[in-house]
Amino acid sequence: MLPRNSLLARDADPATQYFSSNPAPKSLQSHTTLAREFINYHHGVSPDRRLVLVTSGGTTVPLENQTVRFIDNFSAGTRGATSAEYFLQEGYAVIFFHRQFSLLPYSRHYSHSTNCFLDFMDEDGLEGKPGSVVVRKEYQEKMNYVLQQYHSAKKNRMLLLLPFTTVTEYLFELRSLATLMQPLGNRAMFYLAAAVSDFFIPRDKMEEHKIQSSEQSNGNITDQPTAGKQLVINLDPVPKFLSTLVSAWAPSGSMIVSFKLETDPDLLLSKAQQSLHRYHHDLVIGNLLATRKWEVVFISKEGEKWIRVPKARRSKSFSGLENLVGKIEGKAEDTPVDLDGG
Ligand code: 9Z3
Repeated sequence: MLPRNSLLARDADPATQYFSSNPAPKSLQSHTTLAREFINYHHGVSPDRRLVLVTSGGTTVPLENQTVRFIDNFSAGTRGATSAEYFLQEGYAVIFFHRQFSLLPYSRHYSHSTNCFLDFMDEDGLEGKPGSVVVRKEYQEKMNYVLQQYHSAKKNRMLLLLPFTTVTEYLFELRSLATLMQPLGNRAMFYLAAAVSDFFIPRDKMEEHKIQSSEQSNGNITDQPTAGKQLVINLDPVPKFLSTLVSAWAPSGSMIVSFKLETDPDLLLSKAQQSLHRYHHDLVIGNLLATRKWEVVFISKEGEKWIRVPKARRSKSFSGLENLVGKIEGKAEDTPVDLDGG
């Protein structure tokens, strides 16, 4: 006979089953405590205070429990980190739930590998003597602006940074954060820009130790060279968490914005529309991998709306399509604002 909890898990919906058959991440408790304090503070601070959960960056899929190897994806967290800045500018408190070491609001301007912070610095020592480190003249104005925004967000406790790495961490923490946001009702928003894996290896099918590339005999690795041992990986589908987020975890009246990423232009519209019809949330922002920095499509009950950076601005713009938040709020001009400017 099956133990009682596996009977329950078998009959439950895929999301419930997922949470009962995969262990909760170690960080869940401490992150929940931080998020509860942050949400309670902003819930009490003013009846107008709105709070957004921004998810950003890619989830990993570990191949071993003691993880040496994992499946990853391309997302650097540009969309999420940039949008978080615009939400802060609009007066939202922001929980920035991001892939560990991906781009962060404000520091993203100076931390990318093509934007190394050291290139913005100089030292003013004379005649070979060490002096003070200073920001180079040509970058002073912009850095001052970014620094002021960063200090203001910190001083006013407007930004909470919470990292995730694996898809399991992401799902457990998303459930917990959404549930904690319940008291906020229609002052809560979800902006799901993270690139979340559709497949994973359940805990009970995962190798404990590093997968070996050579044959083992009696627990020891043989010294015989092996002729190309194949590694076949079997992945299970990740449950459609957006459905459960909309129907159960998120407060009723909250606004839910999801992103749909495709690579095939012929699929983008239909997949984004399908997502909206299936989950009944507020907005799906569709984008293609190749053109995501200057072209997105908004799919909502009102229909379809393309937002494009004009062609003339595309070549010199690193991330031209920055102010999606203004578009959602209905405030941004038609030409998106580009804080990077190059
Ligand atoms: C997105 O589509 C984001 O816009 C990007 C941003 C990941 C393309 P970067 O971080 O890229 O700026 O480099 N996110 C996709 C979100 C996602 O995985 N959506 C699921 C799906 O497409 C549904 S929630 O099935």
